[in-house]
Amino acid sequence: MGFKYQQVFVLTDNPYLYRQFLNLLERKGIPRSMFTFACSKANKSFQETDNIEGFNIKKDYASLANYDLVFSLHCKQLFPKELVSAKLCINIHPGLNPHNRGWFPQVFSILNGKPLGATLHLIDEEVDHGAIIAQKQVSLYEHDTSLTAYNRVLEAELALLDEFLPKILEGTFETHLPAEEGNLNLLADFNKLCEINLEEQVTFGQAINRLRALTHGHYKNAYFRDSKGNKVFVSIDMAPENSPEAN
Ligand code: 0FX
Repeated sequence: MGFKYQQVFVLTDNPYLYRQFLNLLERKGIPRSMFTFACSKANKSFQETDNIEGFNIKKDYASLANYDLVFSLHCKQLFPKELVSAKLCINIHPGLNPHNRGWFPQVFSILNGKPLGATLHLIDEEVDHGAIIAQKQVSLYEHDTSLTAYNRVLEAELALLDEFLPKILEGTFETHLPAEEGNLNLLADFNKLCEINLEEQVTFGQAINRLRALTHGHYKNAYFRDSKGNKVFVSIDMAPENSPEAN
């Protein structure tokens, strides 16, 4: 492999993907020494568990002048326009752009039926918006919760990285623009979904969809307020017949 991009700065806030990324480098024989890894300054636990440095991309992007490529592996910071217009910046996103760009795509796909998957794309000034290098759609089932759908998306992201990281480093990838602008969900949209109004009239199907979209392992997402005004968190168990979960 002849690498066009030799010095790569990787910003990540996701320990699982970071560790899988390191495995991938080893498996593919890509020198670890080509990469510098950092996470957001607020992500203290990641800094401690993985001995990774905190980095503020908005304030300190000028210090990246010597890097050929900046890669976002679920970095929670927005890349400044001065950086993305001057340097090749690539993101891997847990959604199928341009559908449900932004926060927690599987939550919104469960609710609005838009397709779900993973996307490798160039970073431009807008969120999850730039030219697409590659995508992989995943299935969504009526028994999915946010967690089961998300795990499928993570697998798709790793499969994309496996196939396209070498091509990216070699500079042999192609891009195409998304066919439409799509839609964008913000953290505020997710937070609004979490608040359940017990007086709201919906069908059983809509109620189940709302709860499974907000059920994700240990996270306390959906809640209603009891008569004292305290939050009562709610999640749902989905066990399709003939699945291991149902037995
Ligand atoms: O790293 P990530 O999987 O992805 C998020 C955004 O969805 C993505 O668009 C952005 N590019 C990336 C930088 O940040 O997020 P996470 O590790 O915080 O959460 C993973 C899943 O966990 C999420 O899809 C839904 C679930 N979750 C997470 C939080 C923090 C919840 O259900 N509730 C929560 O409060």
